[in-house]
Amino acid sequence: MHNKIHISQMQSVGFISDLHLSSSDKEIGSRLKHALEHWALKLDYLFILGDLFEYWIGDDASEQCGLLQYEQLLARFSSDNKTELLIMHGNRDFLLGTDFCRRIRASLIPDPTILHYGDIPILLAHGDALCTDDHEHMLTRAQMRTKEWQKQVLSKSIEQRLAIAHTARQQSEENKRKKSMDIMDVNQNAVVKSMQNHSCQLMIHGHTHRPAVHYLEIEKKAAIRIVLSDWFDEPGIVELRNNQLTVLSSDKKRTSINPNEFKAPR
Ligand SMILES: [Mn+2]
Repeated sequence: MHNKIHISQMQSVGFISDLHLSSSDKEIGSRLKHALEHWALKLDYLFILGDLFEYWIGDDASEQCGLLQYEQLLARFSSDNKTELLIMHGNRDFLLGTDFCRRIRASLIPDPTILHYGDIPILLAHGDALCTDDHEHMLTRAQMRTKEWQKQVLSKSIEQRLAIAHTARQQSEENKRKKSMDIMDVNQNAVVKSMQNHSCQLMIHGHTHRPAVHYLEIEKKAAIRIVLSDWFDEPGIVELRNNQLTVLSSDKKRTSINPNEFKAPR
C-alpha cells in the first residue's frame, strides 16, 4: 500500500466518510445510491475515508451481515463508470480486506495517505488516530490493528465474529455516553504534528461527526483542516474540482476554498 497518490489539477476528486452503512438503515443506502448516480460518476476519483460500514467482520461475511446490497451497488458503480474508488479503513470497518476491494474494484489506501493534487499535498485520514486524548480507544486501536489480532479474529466463525462485533458496539455506545465530548474529538497537538510530519497545510478527515472547516497556523503559514460530515441526516460531501475545494456542510451552505493558499511549507 503506497501512502502517496499523485493526480493532476485537471482531475476531479470527491471525499466522503462515515456512512456507517448497516443492514438496518436503508436510508443511508439510498443516499449513497443517489450520490453515486448523480454526483460521483462525474469524478475521476472517489475517496471513502473510513467507516463506510457500521461494522465489518470480514470479507467472507458481507451477505450474513446484510451488507451485500451495498457491495453490489458499489461494484455496479465501478463497472459502469470510470471513477476510481479508493477506500481507507475506519475504526468500524478496519477489517475490510483485499477480497472486498477486488469485488467492488476499489483500492485500499493506508491511513494516512497524502494526495498530491498537482503541487498541493493534502493529508487524508480517517481521524480516529488523532483522538489521542481517548486513551482507551488508542489502546484498543493499537491492539486491533495488529496482524495477530486480526488473524485470530478472522479465524473464528461468522457467528462468533458477529457476537464480538455486537459486544464491541455496545461497549462503544456505553463509552460514548461516559466520555466527555472533548475526549472524543481530535487532539490539536496531534493534528499539528501529523500535518507537520507530512508537510501538509491541508487536511481532510472524518470520524468525529463534527463537520467543520478549521483554520489554523502551521510553520507560520495558513493551514486548514476539513472535517467530513456523517451521512445520518444527509450526504456529507467534499469535492475538489477546477482548483476549488467545495464543502457541502450539514446546514446546506457551500464553503469554497482555494487549495493553492495551502501549499506545502517548504
Ligand atoms: Mn470512525
